[in-house]
Amino acid sequence: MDELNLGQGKKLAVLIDPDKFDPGHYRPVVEAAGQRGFDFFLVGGSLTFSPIGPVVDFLHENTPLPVILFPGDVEQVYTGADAILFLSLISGRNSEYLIGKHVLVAKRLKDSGIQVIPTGYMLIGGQGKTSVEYITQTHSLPADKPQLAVATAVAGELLGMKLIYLEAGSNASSPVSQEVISAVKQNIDVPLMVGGGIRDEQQMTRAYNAGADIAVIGSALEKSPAKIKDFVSVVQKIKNQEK
Ligand code: 1GP
Repeated sequence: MDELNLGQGKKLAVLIDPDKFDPGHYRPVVEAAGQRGFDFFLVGGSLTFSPIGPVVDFLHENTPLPVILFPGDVEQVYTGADAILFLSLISGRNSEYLIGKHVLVAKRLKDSGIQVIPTGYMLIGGQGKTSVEYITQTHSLPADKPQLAVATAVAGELLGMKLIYLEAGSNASSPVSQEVISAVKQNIDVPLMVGGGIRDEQQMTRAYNAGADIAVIGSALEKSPAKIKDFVSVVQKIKNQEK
C-alpha cells in the first residue's frame, strides 16, 4: 500500500478496541468502510488483552481501508498493519512513554517496513482520570489552558512529530474544547487528530470547525455501530464543500 497521507482534507477514523471487537456487531461499520468520508481504522487501546493481529487481518480481508495501529503498549505492535502511530505522550513526563517503550520496538518496526507516523499524543484533562493516565502514569494538560496545549504541540512539531493527537480519553464526558483545538491548529503545520468523547454529529462538526483534520470515533460506534452513517455523512458534506 502507498504511504498514507494524513494531511489532505477532513478525515474520519474509527477506533476499534480488540477486546470489544465482534464482527457481527460491527457489521454496519465494516459495510460502510468502502464509502467516501470514512478514511481508515485505528486499532488498539490502553488496556487490551485480546491479540491485535486477528482484528487487523479481519479488517484487511473485509474492507478496503488502511488499518493503523494505535498501540497502548509494546504487545500491541503488529507489523501486518499498514502503519503505526508511534506515540510519544508529550503531555506527560513519564520517560517510558516519551522514549522508553519506543526503544524496545524501534528496530523491529524499521526492519518490517511498516509506515511509522511519529505522533505527539496529548491528553487534555477533563472530569476524572482517563484510563491512559492511570495505565501510563503520565498526566494530562489542564483543559482550560490552551496556551499550554499550544506550547506542547509546537514542541512536538519541532521535535519532528508528523501528527498531533489531542485526546480527551475514551468515552470522556466531554470532548476536547473548540478553544483548545483551534489554538493548537493555528500554531502547527502538521495534521491535527482529535478524539475522546465525540458522541454525535454535532460534536464531530464542532471539532472539524475548530480545526481538527481527523476525528476519531470509538465508544459511540462500540455502542451503536449503525451511527456510522451519521458520522460519514458529516465528512461527506464537508468534502463536498471543499471541492
Ligand atoms: C480514545 O480518542 C479515542 O483513545 C476515541 O475516544 O472512545 O471516546 O470515541 P472515544
